Amino acid sequence: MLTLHGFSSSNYYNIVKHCLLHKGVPFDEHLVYPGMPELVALSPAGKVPALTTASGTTLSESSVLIEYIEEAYPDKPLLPKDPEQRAQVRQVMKMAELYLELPARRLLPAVLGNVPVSDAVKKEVRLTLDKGTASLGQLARFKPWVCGDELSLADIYLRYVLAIPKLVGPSQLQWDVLPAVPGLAEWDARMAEDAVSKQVDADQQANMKEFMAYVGKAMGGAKQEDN
Ligand SMILES: N[C@@H](CCC(=O)N[C@@H](CS)C(=O)NCC(=O)O)C(=O)O
Repeated sequence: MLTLHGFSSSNYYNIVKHCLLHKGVPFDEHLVYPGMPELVALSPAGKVPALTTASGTTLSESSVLIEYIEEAYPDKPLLPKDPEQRAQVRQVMKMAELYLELPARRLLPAVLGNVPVSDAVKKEVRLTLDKGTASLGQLARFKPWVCGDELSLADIYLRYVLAIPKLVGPSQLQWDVLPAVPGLAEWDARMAEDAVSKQVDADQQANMKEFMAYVGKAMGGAKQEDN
């Protein structure tokens, strides 16, 4: 049996969880938050998620985990057979991570912990996000899925990557990611209708209060150490 390590409010955790649920691969969930020493033993960079395979190897980095799952559990494939089409799926995933998730993540402390962020940082983030939405506008087909008529890893990855720009955009940048790309809002609503998305979202909601309490405690501790 596989074990997925992390917590249900994590968008990266949910990418991997969605793939496992979509494919019907049985797995256990082990609740662990960033900053807990046991996480570093599982994930060298201390990041959520990590995955322990059926033979006991533990791996980390969400994109590595979903590629592993795709190769080890090929039923209900989430990558096309054609190498060029596979590369196109990976291209969307990479661009979504680099130009949408990671820049938006820089504004998370402002939203989660009220930590002030300078206008210069906001401007830099917004420029990168504009690159991300322009790239997605060029690459995404939404017919009806991101890369065409088959649901792929790009759909699952993009859904959870978008959680961060969706969260920080309105309050920090007075900007909304969904209308920035034609067809994105409709695709996002279509994804949300999926039974797996509903289960992942429900688990996320159920974990949110505990996660926020953990973040509050961790930040309070950090502030005390600063003093
Ligand atoms: N590149 C990593 C990023 C994972 C990541 O940033 N996870 C967050 C939770 S959503 C985390 O563990 N943050 C704690 C930290 O950065 O120390 C992946 O794709 O798995």
